[in-house]
Amino acid sequence: MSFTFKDFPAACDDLRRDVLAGLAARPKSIPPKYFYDEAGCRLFESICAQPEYTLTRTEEALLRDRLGDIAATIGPVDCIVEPGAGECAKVRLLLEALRPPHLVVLDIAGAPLAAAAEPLSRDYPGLAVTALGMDFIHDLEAATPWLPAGRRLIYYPGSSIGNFAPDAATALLTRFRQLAGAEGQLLIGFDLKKDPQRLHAAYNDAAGITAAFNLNLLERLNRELDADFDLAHFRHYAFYNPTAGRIEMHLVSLAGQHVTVAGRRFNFALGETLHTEDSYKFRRDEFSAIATNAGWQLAAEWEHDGFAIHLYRGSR
Ligand code: AVI
Repeated sequence: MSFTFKDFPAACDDLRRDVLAGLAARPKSIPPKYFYDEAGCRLFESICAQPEYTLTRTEEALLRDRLGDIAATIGPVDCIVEPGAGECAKVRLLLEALRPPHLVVLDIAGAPLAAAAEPLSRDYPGLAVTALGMDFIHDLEAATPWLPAGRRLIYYPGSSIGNFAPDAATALLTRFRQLAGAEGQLLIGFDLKKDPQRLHAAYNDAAGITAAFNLNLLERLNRELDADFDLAHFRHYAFYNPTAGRIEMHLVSLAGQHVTVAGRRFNFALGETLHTEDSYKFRRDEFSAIATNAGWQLAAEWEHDGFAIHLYRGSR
């Protein structure tokens, strides 16, 4: 039916600002949202196909197997909103089961989002699709004018919520609550705590794809911020930290070295880390406590092989 695309102003200054601030901090860090340039998106797709990284396949199998029950519990919706929709592949199952009249997808990478979202308006007759190229972590509220009134379902799959520290996760879910409106619901997928060796293997795949994904961040900075990282002098290092309940991803300097980024010089000591990502894993009660603090009430839950999908409704 109809397709609308709106690209919000490019965020290249944000990349420069965030990277320079992160390299000046102790420990050095860079927000994981910057993994996802074109090559990073392709590498992430490939991670999802690795035998050790079962998260994506398990979630899809769970959604597919329980779709009838999930759709019946959700009930009729007027609009599905998917922040961070990327390839717009996951939402198809929900579109088939719920047949909403509107879909609004948001992603920081506007052009690939538009290319992925446009076919949906042809594949699902009667569906109006709106694609918003925006950094929803900053600008979520700017999406509000684009949402039709009525029963909104926020769909946030893939354990993307695990890439936020607990306070930031609560803040994001609170903003989802506001975006969803009075009759809003949230369908969210997250990775459960499990055997740490299995978690470790998922972020250290034998084919080295996660390592390439991590190192691609430096390649992006070389290209987009005129940096001179020597990739051979940094090592992908990921491990499960059971005290914090998270996978930590780092790029560890293999030598004492200087790097220039956007005209500024930074020193890396031998063994110093650049922290690139946290991926939190939850017990079901830990997660529902976060969502409850954000104004949501657990309505239903489904689990399979270390992965959970929760449905929440507004509690206030
Ligand atoms: C997108 N996100 C949920 C992935 C995760 O598992 O935290 C990103 C990822 N990083 C390394 N492998 C996958």
